[in-house]
Amino acid sequence: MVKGKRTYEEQSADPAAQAMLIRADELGISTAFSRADDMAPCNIGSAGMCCKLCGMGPCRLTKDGQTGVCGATIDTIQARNFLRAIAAGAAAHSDHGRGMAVTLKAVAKGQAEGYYLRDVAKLRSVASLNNIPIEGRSPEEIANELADLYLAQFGQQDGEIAPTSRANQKRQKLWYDLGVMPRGIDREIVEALHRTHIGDDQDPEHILQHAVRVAISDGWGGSLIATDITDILFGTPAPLLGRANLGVLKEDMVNVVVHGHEPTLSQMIVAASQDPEIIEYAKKAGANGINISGICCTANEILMRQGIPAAGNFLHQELAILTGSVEAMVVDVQCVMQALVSLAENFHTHVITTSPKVKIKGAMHIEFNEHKALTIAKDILKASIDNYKNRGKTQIPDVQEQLIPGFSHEYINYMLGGSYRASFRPLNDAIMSGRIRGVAAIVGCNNPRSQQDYLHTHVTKELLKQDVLVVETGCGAIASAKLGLLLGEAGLDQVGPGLREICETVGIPPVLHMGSCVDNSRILTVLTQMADEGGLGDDVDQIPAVGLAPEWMSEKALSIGTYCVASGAYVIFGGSSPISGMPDRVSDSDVVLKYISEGWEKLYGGKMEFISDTEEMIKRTLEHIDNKRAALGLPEYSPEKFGKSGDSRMIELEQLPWTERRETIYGVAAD
Ligand code: BF8
Repeated sequence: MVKGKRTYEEQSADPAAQAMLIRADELGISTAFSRADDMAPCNIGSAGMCCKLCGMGPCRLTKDGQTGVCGATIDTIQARNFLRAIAAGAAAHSDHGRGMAVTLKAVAKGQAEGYYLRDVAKLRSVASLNNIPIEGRSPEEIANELADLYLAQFGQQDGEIAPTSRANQKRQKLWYDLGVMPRGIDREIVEALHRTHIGDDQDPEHILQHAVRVAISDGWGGSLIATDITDILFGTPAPLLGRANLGVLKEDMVNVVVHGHEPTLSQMIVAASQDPEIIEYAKKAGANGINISGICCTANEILMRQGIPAAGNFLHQELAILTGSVEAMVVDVQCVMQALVSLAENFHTHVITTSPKVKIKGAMHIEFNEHKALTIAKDILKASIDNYKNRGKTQIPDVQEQLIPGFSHEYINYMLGGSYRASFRPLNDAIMSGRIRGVAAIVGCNNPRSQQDYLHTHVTKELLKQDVLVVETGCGAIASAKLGLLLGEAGLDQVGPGLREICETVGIPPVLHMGSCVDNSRILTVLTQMADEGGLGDDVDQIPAVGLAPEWMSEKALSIGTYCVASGAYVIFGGSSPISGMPDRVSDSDVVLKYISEGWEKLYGGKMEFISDTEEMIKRTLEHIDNKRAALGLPEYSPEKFGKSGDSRMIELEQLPWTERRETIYGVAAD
């Protein structure tokens, strides 16, 4: 073992990952885990104090008061770096949304092979929200107009982007008043690059104001558009049974792992894998069929709609190939490691790139487009099947967990009130009574610099004990899935008494899987509808809720965090801070850190903090929830008042003789 290398248990909390890390070492293969151990992060860049925006630098600032060649201060450099990261994150999400709108347009015109408008009810409801007439019109006509409207949001120059009308009125007015209402999605991202060019915007607070505008154009623009259209084309998720972890790979089948983000590709691969011609082709190759599984957000997209198993989250992409059982890893965009290609050379796996935007040297490229989607998906599967004969020795960890994903905001609304009384009222009431202390959204990535999945699952488990209802998306959701926290009954004995009563009454797991990273837009919708429902203030910033990204690593996570703050939420990032600045700086001079916390809180009611200590993260989450409860005049959290109803209590009572049971339940003394 290399000096300074972490143990396998320190690298990942997941036993399947640990087994594969042992195999990697035995085979002498590096992974993101070992590379993270071998390469310390640059301490100047990671603190946000390196400026490489022009050819006079890069300027590496190492002392308080020092400036770059142009005179830029640490604060300006940090703010610029932060804005650029947020713009890249917003661009990734929003370009995904644009791709979905282009596909919707092609489907409406009958030019997209294999796709159709699966959820016409959602199409009609989204069209109505956007004032598109629906009566007497065909779904295709409505979809065509909706696609045009959504596509126009990207190039729009003035006014406000249409989906922001779904934020509540008070919040929309605030965004106008503060000058952060996005005018057009592309416009804000382009302006971010312009403002951060040498010799442009130099006031850190002014730069960060634009960061907010860019981020809103992601959460209330590109991401929301992506979620809407994905539901329309592939169905609005509802709970179903799924499985997660490397144990979902099969010894006797052709394993195709889809990895990346855009569901246009993965959904079509799933559809093609069920084609009798393809199944027959696989059987002729000596396999028992084709086994599709997912990695990263693509996994979430097909897991919550079709129950296709998730092979894992971000740090599982290399580990899946290390099993030796993957015929093809089919990737599109975002979070795809370049290391996959050299890793795959040790096995028989084809890494197949499919997006016109993403090629990796050494990978097979089969370009995907929505006009010939089914044909291309079949070609990809045939190439994977042809590779089955080249499979060598395999080692698939026998580790997997079941889960119930699919909690779209529409389903949460329905499950709380039923078909005729769909409403967030019961959720608000449960928070107001104190049965549910508050809500936490735990989202975001894996980061090989921390123990894989530990921060996600530790924070989740601790908050559940404190009666905090948890909603999750992205790789965080898969982390909890692998631990068995996304099952109805599982772990309810570890959940606080009030939350347990609610879970048992409604029949939900204590952690709700709400989808992929673009589906953080669903969380915005839930929070807005909770505020509109009444009893928890009149805007999101008054709700006892916190957003956490304990293992974040991507620029998209920074954009998500910023639009959640702009929407009124307290957001905590774990791990390291990209704007930590000088280690010995006097706190008053940390302009950027202070501004995104105290400054943003004064403006938006939400704030952003980077907290590396896990226990501190949990403590501040609970403090924030309790402070918000107090500000609303809600009863203080007191768990001993609850837990006297629900399934487990009934099972306990059923053990008692009838007279005692009657006395306990009705307070009627025995005769
Ligand atoms: O968009 S959580 S590692 S997969 S960035 Fe990437 Fe992070 Fe995973 Fe999905 Ni989101």
